[in-house]
Amino acid sequence: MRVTSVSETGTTFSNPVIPGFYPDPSICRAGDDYYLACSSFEYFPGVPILHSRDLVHWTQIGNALDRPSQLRLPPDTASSGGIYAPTLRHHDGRFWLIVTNVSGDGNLLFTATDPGGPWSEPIRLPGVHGIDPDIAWDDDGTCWCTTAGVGQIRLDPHTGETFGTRRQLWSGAPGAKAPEAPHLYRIGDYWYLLIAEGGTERGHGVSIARGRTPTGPFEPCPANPILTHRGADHPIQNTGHADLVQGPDGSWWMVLLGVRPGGGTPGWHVLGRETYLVPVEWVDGWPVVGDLSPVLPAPSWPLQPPAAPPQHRDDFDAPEPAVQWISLRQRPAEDCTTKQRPGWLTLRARGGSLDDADVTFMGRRQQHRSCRVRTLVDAAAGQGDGGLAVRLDESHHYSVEVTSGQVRVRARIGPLNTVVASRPTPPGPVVLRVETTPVATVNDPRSGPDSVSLGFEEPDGTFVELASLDGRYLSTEVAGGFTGRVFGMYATAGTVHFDWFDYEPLED
Ligand code: 6LW
Repeated sequence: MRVTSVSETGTTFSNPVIPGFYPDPSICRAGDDYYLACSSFEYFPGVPILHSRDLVHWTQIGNALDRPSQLRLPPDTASSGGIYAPTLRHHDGRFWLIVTNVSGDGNLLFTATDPGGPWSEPIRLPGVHGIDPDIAWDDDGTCWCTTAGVGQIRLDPHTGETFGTRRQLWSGAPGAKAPEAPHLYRIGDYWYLLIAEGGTERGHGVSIARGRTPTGPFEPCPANPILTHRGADHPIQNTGHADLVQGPDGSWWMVLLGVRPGGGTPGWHVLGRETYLVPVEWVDGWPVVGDLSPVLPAPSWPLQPPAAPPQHRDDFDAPEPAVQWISLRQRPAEDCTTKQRPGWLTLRARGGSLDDADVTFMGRRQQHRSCRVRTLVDAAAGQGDGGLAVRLDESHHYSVEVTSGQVRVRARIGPLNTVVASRPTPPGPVVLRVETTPVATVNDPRSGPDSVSLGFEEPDGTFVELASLDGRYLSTEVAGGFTGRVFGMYATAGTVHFDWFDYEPLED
């Protein structure tokens, strides 16, 4: 079997197809529609669900875990704890989502008839051990759950009951670390077991094995890893954690995570792990992955950009927060509401600051390396303190905030916590601004990936920059973990009102 999947039309599409902190993609197809789920870690709501008709243009349509009963993240949930690596499947007229909450509830299964929600209450899976659970159904309806390691157990997906003991299936290449992210599929005459290995850093890769039954034995592909950028001079790094899907024309495609490091040595990535798309051909019963690049030839089918451009501005006129908004560990309606002051978002402080796990925060992912974020904040009306932050975790964030009659910029980098600059607050509500600018060309091996400019606008719109900070300190290579930058509004004392929030991509 040999299927060629890319057209010769001369048109192209851009990777990543889902920029920003959308890692560990899992994809499924239902008729003409494609759905994709990602990890969400310490953020609430969790597990973003995206929709596409063409695999290239994606729109977030919801978050599967948007009720506290589905997503319990205790206040002490560590950053990069919480929700890991989902698998999303369409089977028997329903959507199935299996995921791990590493901060308490373990492996959980959810179902929905509409992937945009609502999703069911969790079915607990006490007998499923290991992260990165996958579910697959045999022809006779038997359901197999495969987890990192790589091992497998039989599961009743309706009750969560498991049968027998976990069987070790495959460990990937001898000596390679972290065989994980398994996905099991029946394609043609074989069952294929796709995994990631080498760890989610520069050594990441994708490997595959095949067998005649879903339980093996599995024969590794002689060409493994079928995709890796380890050791390669390539703008996309850390490539791995993949899932396979068939396009509308019968061609095959892979979604996977990758990162875009910037700056000198060792390279810093600041947007988290992003979702990429790459074509796959089948040769002698093995998948051969095409070259993964920032720009690829468009698929052979007509592309279907969304009717409306992505909404980057929110005037807080809707009764509920839009799907892109995420908070930290919880989002009680009384702390985060558009109902108290119509047309404004009101944040009520719970006592914590950006340095704490339990802070009142509502933000969105940074999706472009160059972007400008602005929000109009009224702290005086609610006698509050709060502002606009760019955050990687509790120990790594920059912020511009209004507090005690001052606009001040604060930088938290590991154990260092400093007010970098401050000025008296102009009268009335004030526009706070954060802007990121990538380093243009890297001649210096020590240069960082970008600069982060923070300040406020005078009433006539003039930007007053209070600080321009090196972006490397808000990168995964410095902070560690699995997430990416998030821009957000927050309150640390009293009540703070935000009239609007505007995210403007400047390039990418
Ligand atoms: C996830 C693992 C991985 O569980 O990173 O890149 C972990 N792969 O499969 C967290 O996202």
